[in-house]
Amino acid sequence: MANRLRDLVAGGGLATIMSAHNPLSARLAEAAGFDGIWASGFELSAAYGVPDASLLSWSTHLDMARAMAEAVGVPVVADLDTGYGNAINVLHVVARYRAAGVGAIVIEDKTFPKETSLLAGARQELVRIEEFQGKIAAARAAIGDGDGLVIARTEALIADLGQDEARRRAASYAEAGADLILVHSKRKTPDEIVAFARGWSGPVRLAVVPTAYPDLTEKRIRELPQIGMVIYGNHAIRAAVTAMREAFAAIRRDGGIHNLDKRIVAVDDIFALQRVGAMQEAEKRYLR
Ligand code: SPV
Ligand code: MG
Repeated sequence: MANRLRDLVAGGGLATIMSAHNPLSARLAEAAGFDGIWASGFELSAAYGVPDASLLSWSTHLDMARAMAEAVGVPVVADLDTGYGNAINVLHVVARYRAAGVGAIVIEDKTFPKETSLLAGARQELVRIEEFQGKIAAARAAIGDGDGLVIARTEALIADLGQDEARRRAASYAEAGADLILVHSKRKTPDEIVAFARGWSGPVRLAVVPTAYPDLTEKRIRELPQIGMVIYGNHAIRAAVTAMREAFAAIRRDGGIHNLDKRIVAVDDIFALQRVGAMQEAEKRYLR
C-alpha cells in the first residue's frame, strides 16, 4: 500500500491523524475521513487499564499496530514511545513495525522508561541530543528507502526546557534524518506551539498534538505552513469512555436495556464493522 502521508506532507497539505486503540476504532476513524491512524501508546495503555509509562511490552503494541494496519486502508502512524531502549533497540523494533505494515513511526527523546507527557508532575527526562540523533538514524535505516516516515518527537517543551532547546533538538533530529518533527506541548493555549512553528525554518515540516490546547483548530493550523500533520492523541478512548459510562448508567437507571437499545448502534452495524458480509460471501464460495 502506498503511503499517502509522505506525498500529502511533502505537497504542503495537512495530514489529519486520529487516535485508535484497536482495529475497530481504527476502522471508525478511517470511515470518518482521517488521513491516518495514530496507534497511540496512551490509548492502548488506557485500554489495558495501566499508566502510559512503558509498562506494556513493545510486542503488545506491535500486535495492535499490525492488526490495525490489516484492518484499514489508510496509513498507521505508530507511537513507539522512546523506541524501547537505545539505538540498537530502535533498529530492531522499527524493522518489525515496518514489516507489520505501518506507514510511519514516531519516537520521542525521553529516557526509557518514560512517563506520559500530559500528567502533572510527571518525570520528564530527555536523552542527550547525540544519543537521540543515533536513534533517529537507526530508525531511518530500519524503515528503509520506501515511503515510510520517521517522525522525531521532542519533549523539550514538555520538560520546560524552553524554545531554544526545542529548536536545537528539532534541527538536530532533522539533520539526523527525521522526515517530520513532532513538537509536543502541555500548555493550555496554542501560543507556545504557534511561536515554535513561526520560528521554524528547518528542512522538514512539523507535527502537533493539540490535546492540551484544543483551540488550535485545523483552520488555524493551515495558517502555519510549517505544520504538516495534526494528531488527535486520545480522543477515541475518551469518546469511548464517555459513551460507555452513559450507556452503563442508563441500564442501571432504567433497570434494563429497553431504553438504551434504540439509542446505540444496532448489532447489524457491528456486523458491518466486522466485515461479516465478506465472510458470508466466502462461505458461499468455499464451504462445501
Ligand atoms: C499518545 O497518544 O500516546 C501520545 C500523545 O504519545 S500524549 O499522550 O499526549 O503524549
Ligand atoms: Mg504516546
